[in-house]
Amino acid sequence: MSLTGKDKSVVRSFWDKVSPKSGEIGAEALARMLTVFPQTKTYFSHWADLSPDSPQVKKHGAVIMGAIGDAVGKIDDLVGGLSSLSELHAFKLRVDPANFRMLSHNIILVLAMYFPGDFTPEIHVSIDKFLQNVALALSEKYR
Ligand code: HNI
Repeated sequence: MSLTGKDKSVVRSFWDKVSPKSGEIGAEALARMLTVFPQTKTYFSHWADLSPDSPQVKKHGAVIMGAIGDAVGKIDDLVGGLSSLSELHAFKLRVDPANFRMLSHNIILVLAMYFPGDFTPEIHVSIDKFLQNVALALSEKYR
């Protein structure tokens, strides 16, 4: 489902609001993914601590959200913009792309928790489409 011009402008302006809290939101989303979908922990088994308070989880959550913020800047060409990240997840990290949905779900949830007043159905649908397109772009190199 491709992003309309309206979706893109909704995502850009919501992200302006979100980005100062991006690190914290990413940490919470990653920690929740690991708790709610424990099968995702297998990819991070080289880390000493996978609890929500783990410094590695917090730090990596911030890295992931930073990459999503970058993707907002590349919203007109997500497949091209995310190709090296797709290659990394496909061939080096070997992350099953089904897991991208698990993370997206938690990101949406945490965005709604942090911005309950702003998270209208209209914003929800555009952010959801954006995250689906990010997941699709990250899955591109698997074929
Ligand atoms: Ni992901 C590393 C971005 C989903 C498992 N991941 C990264 C890095 C970025 C990143 C950026 C750091 C790359 C580097 O070091 O050059 N990951 C993203 C984004 C999404 C995503 C934008 C989805 C929206 N990653 C996932 C999912 C899993 C995942 C769903 C597994 C369930 N990622 C990893 C692992 C690493 C990783 C594992 C390496 C971590 C480490 O430091 O050892």
